[in-house]
Amino acid sequence: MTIDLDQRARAILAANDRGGYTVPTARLYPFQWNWDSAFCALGFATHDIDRAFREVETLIEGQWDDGMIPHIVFRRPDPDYFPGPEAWGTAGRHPRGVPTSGISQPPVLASVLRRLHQASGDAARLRPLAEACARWHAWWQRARREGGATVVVHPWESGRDNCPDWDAALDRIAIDPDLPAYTRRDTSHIDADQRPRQEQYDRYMTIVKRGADRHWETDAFAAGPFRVADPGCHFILLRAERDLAALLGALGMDDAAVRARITGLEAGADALWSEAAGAWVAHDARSDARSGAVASTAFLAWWAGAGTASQRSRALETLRAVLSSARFALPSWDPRDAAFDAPRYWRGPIWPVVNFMVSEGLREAGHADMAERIRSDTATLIREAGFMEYFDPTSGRGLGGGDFSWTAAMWLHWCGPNVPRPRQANAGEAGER
Ligand code: 9WN
Repeated sequence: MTIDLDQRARAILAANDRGGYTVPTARLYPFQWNWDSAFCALGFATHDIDRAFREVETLIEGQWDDGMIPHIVFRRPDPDYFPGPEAWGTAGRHPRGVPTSGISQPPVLASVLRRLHQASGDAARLRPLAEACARWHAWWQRARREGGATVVVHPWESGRDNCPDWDAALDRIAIDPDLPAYTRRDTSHIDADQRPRQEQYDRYMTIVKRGADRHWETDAFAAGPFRVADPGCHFILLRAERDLAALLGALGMDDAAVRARITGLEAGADALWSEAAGAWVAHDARSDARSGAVASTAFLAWWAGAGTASQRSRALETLRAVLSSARFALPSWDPRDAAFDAPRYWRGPIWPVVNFMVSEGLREAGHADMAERIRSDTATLIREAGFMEYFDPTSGRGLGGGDFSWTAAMWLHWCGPNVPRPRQANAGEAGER
């Protein structure tokens, strides 16, 4: 049974392979997505290290001159997804004309590269990838920093599209009256109650149109209507900078700039802390309003090695309360909050890639029991509901797209029963990495 699921996971990655890059799932997402590809590489690395490298090499082919690695690389035309390259209007931005979107996605790539280095020791192949990451991280600092915290300029940039974290900032955006008529494709593949609502989609497209009208210039975005500090991207970036510094050191490359950025990100995490919520929450840089409730990405603080000892012990209590209010770990939004919506995408459902990072961070920090609860719940969900895109935390039902690449990758790399387990010790806080 177990062996069959390992085979099934490898077969999903193979079936979603479009020749050097992997689509997240057939039809619903027919292009190359940024953080999906990074996680897929971890899945491939368990059985085909060369293919793992290819995945991330093709991803960085999308990198712009300013260092940004876009959230989608549109490898070949496909009518199954909206918005495609025409709506993004990024022509002229990529140095070799590769069609891409105009925003980025959570920068998990350097953390993946460090694992590829541990798995292969292939310094020659890693050097250009590490350089690309260093340029990308410098772009995050230049283009996406506000009061020390990492901001996103579109909900899609956070990777957590319709999370309540973005509701207030989105509500303030007036839908552009000149928005061209469009047909959503997602709701023709998936039940509408598992996807973002239409009024949010119109605002997503209003931000895209604004970017396209301004040729995706960074400064134009700095003045844009949506600019929200995101604990998810902040913590993922901080961890990625630590992994990049370690990787550069191992490759004999200069890591001074990375170390300086790490200090800034460590300090910046404080801007996201909310005493009222007992965790790190999103913060609208335009209105100064803070999100009142907690998303699962708050608990990436351990993955990032962020926060003071007292913040972390308070956040641990918050995490315990979240875990005890859901049947399965870890809901993407706190079930105790009114905005919780069990089947609707990032407003409640469980996402295996977030579980992976949260659980690994907790394990590294010595919280073995919680780490294991999150890991074993993820394995149970996949075993019982299949390799789905996301899962209802109240019922365990599998939702969204099926045969999903990053779910398969997480099974192979992290939560499947045949993954070698590091020795677990419940040692309490193990301190900084
Ligand atoms: C927009 C591909 C992507 C993930 C995101 C997830 C979803 C896209 C969409 O799918 O976003 O980027 O159209 O809904 O929210 O995290 O990378 O799997």
